[in-house]
Amino acid sequence: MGIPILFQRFKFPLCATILLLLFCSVLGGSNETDQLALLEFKSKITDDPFGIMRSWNSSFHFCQWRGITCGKLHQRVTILNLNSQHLQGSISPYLGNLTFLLTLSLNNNSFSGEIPPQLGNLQRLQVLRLDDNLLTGKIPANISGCSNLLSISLGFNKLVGPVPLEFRILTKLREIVIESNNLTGGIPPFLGNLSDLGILSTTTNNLGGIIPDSLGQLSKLYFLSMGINMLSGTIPHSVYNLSSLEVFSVIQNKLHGIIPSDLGTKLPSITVYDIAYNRFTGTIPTSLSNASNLEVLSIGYNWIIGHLPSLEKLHKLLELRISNNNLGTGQAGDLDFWKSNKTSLELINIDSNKFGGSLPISITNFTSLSILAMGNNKLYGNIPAGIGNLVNLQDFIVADNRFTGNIPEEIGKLQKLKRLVFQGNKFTGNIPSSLGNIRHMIYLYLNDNSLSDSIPLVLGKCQSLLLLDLSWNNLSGLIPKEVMSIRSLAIYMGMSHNNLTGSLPMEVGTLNNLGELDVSHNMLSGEIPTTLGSCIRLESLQLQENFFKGNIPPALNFVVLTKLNLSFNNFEGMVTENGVFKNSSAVSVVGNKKLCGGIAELQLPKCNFKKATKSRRLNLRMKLVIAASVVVSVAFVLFGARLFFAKRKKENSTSVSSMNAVIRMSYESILKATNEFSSGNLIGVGSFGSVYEGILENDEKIVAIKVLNLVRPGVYRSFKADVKP
Ligand SMILES: *[C@@H]1O[C@H](CO)[C@@H](O)[C@H](O)[C@H]1NC(C)=O
Ligand SMILES: *[C@@H]1O[C@H](CO)[C@@H](O)[C@H](O)[C@H]1NC(C)=O
Ligand SMILES: *[C@@H]1O[C@H](CO)[C@@H](O)[C@H](O)[C@H]1NC(C)=O
Ligand SMILES: *[C@@H]1O[C@H](CO)[C@@H](O)[C@H](O)[C@H]1NC(C)=O
Ligand SMILES: *[C@@H]1O[C@H](CO)[C@@H](O)[C@H](O)[C@H]1NC(C)=O
Ligand SMILES: *[C@@H]1O[C@H](CO)[C@@H](O)[C@H](O)[C@H]1NC(C)=O
Ligand SMILES: *[C@@H]1O[C@H](CO)[C@@H](O)[C@H](O)[C@H]1NC(C)=O
Ligand SMILES: *[C@@H]1O[C@H](CO)[C@@H](O)[C@H](O)[C@H]1NC(C)=O
Ligand SMILES: *[C@@H]1O[C@H](CO)[C@@H](O)[C@H](O)[C@H]1NC(C)=O
Ligand SMILES: *[C@@H]1O[C@H](CO)[C@@H](O)[C@H](O)[C@H]1NC(C)=O
Ligand SMILES: *[C@@H]1O[C@H](CO)[C@@H](O)[C@H](O)[C@H]1NC(C)=O
Ligand SMILES: *[C@H]1O[C@@H](CO)[C@H](O)[C@@H](O)[C@@H]1NC(C)=O
Repeated sequence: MGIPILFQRFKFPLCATILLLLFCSVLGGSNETDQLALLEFKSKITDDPFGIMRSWNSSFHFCQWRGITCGKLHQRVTILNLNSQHLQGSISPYLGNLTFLLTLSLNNNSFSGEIPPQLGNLQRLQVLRLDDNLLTGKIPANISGCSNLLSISLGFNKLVGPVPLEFRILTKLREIVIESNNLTGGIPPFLGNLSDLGILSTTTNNLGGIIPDSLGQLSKLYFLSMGINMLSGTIPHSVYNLSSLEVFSVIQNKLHGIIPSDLGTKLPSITVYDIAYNRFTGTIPTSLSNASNLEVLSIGYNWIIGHLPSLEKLHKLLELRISNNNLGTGQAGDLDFWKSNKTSLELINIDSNKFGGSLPISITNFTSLSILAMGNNKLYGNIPAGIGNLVNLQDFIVADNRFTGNIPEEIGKLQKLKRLVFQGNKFTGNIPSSLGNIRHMIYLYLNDNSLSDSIPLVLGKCQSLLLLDLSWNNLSGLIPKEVMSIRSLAIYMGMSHNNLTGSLPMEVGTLNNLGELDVSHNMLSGEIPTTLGSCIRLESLQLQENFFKGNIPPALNFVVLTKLNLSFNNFEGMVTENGVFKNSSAVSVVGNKKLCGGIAELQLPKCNFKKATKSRRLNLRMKLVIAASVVVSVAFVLFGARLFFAKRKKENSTSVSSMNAVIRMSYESILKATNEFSSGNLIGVGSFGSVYEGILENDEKIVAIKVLNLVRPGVYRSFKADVKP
């Protein structure tokens, strides 16, 4: 959650200040001191990509330098504002000599080092913004010398240590923003004495301790954010006395207790109430219905039970975040809170509760929703066709409920959908082909339902998908090649536990970003396409419990597989000892009766090469080494090779005369010659690659083809040795 820094709340009495400066000018050094201080500041800047400091030169008076404002009636610096300039370097202690400074804004740069304690000399300073830098060390206690300070922003740095106790004298402070550092030492109780404080943001530190009771004295406090701080104990009741409070967040601490029953009446101005990720118990008070300014209710990840009160009067409500509690009864009527015209809601997250009942038809009126998450409840019934009205929906999550019926075709109207999570229900019927209209979809989970019929090929139009899960349904028919060529798929494609038939489309080779492919437990048949070698990011491949046959394509050695399951198919031929096959715990090949070889742990029978003699003969007759190199995309590039000819007459002779002919041939003809690198043609596996026997199509010559594994160091030397005449 972003914490707005609301400076516009303050209006400085400028005229009064200027008059005051006139009278005081005798006291605070001179214009020369200011110039020196600025030059010293400049000298500590080590990088200035926008060249902003170039204007700080002697051709102009320092009052005209970029980022400098001087007082109108004297030539002294009153504002130094160089925010968002990508400046690097340290903050010069000389800045402490700019005695007339009112505002120092160096926020959103890359200043490093410590905050110079000399800044504490800036007695007139009202606004100190050093947020969003790389500052280290402690907050200097000397800053308490800036006795006119109204606003201090040190957030998003790397500060450590406590909020100095000395700050208790900064009684004019209206704003303290120290979020996103690594501060410790608790939330100091003296803050309760800074009676003008309107904003206190300590989010994302390591403060620890309890929320001091004294904060309840801050009658002007309207923004109080103390999330992610290891706070424990309860929220003091005094805090609920802060009738001006608009934003209250204690997200992600270790707080406990209940939400007070009079919340809605005690905090009439509350717009953001965020106690998520704590240990709160009890119920949501019905008085909440009276908190008519509420925009965000965030109480997720607690132990809250009971009903959600009516939202009828919460006309401004935008976000309802109540996930991961124990809300609801599991019975019909649990979603009655919905029967309102709160159609401005943009986010509803009721995930992981005990809500029962069916979706109220009124949901179709909530056209502003962009996130609707209802997963892991006890909801049942149909998804109404009118859901197509929710045209702003980006996340639609109903996972792990008991929804039945068809997924309405109207879902295709939800053009902005990015995540559709329908897994773990009892949806029947087919996968609506209208899903193909949703071009921006990134995650599509339809797994664990009872969807039937074939996979619509228009799903292939969802070319933004990173993940597609259709597993555990009753899908039948072929896997459409259009779906097997959704190039964007990077995380997972799951179709396991269906009744899919036919072969694995060769288009699988287009999935060269995919990490995990699971088509196990189907009725798929045929050979594995060699194009699978193009899936170079594939880490897990599950083909088990199908009717695949043929050899294991050697291309599988060149992908980064760490998990491969081929079990219970009809694979045959030799299992290599390379790549994933080196590790028995990563590979499963059981239930393939015709496989042989491999490492001992796979417990396959030894290969019985009938072709051994033939390969010896090969050596005598001719030797052709064609070195094919496998580049990442498994484009086998043929470099050419030297051809040695044995005279046919001298069949048994070892003397061979060479003929330096270089054969160029296409990858396709090599594929044909080697039976698609079938393991039946494999005649040897060496450290640099595998050697295949092949018969060239045109002239029926027997050749040996070596496939080099380019990942191996020294492979290029091996290649050169092979092709030497
Ligand atoms: C400083 O002030 C003196 C006297 O007012 C003036 O003569 C001089 O030019 C000023 N110098 C700068 C750098 O402003
Ligand atoms: C001095 O600054 C001005 C802008 O204030 C700039 O135009 C000029 O080029 C600068 N001179 C040098 C020598 O950098
Ligand atoms: C920070 O500075 C960068 C670079 O000038 C700018 O693009 C960005 O919007 C700034 N961010 C904030 C929060 O001001
Ligand atoms: C810090 O404050 C103390 C006491 O107010 C003072 O003695 C000391 O000089 C100050 N240090 C700096 C660097 O301004
Ligand atoms: C914060 O400080 C604690 C010790 O006080 C240290 O263990 C932790 O790593 C620090 N965290 C960060 C993000 O620097
Ligand atoms: C707050 O101010 C009162 C009155 O000045 C004082 O008695 C009390 O000790 C202060 N509390 C803290 C925590 O500083
Ligand atoms: C809340 O405020 C009322 C009136 O200002 C006061 O009487 C009461 O003591 C306060 N309650 C707490 C717990 O601070
Ligand atoms: C809501 O406010 C009205 C009027 O202020 C009051 O009568 C009613 O009791 C309040 N409802 C709840 C539930 O606190
Ligand atoms: C919502 O319903 C209330 C009464 O229940 C009505 O006063 C209000 O005008 C309605 N708002 C809209 C936007 O229809
Ligand atoms: C949807 O809103 C319209 C207009 O406010 C209303 O007439 C209609 O009854 C609502 N439909 C449902 C199902 O709540
Ligand atoms: C799978 O499909 C085949 C052929 O279409 C059919 O005979 C068989 O009953 C189906 N099995 C299941 C479990 O649906
Ligand atoms: C003010 O800054 C200090 C450093 O913090 C210097 O040591 C002083 O010399 C300087 N004073 C003047 C008058 O420039």
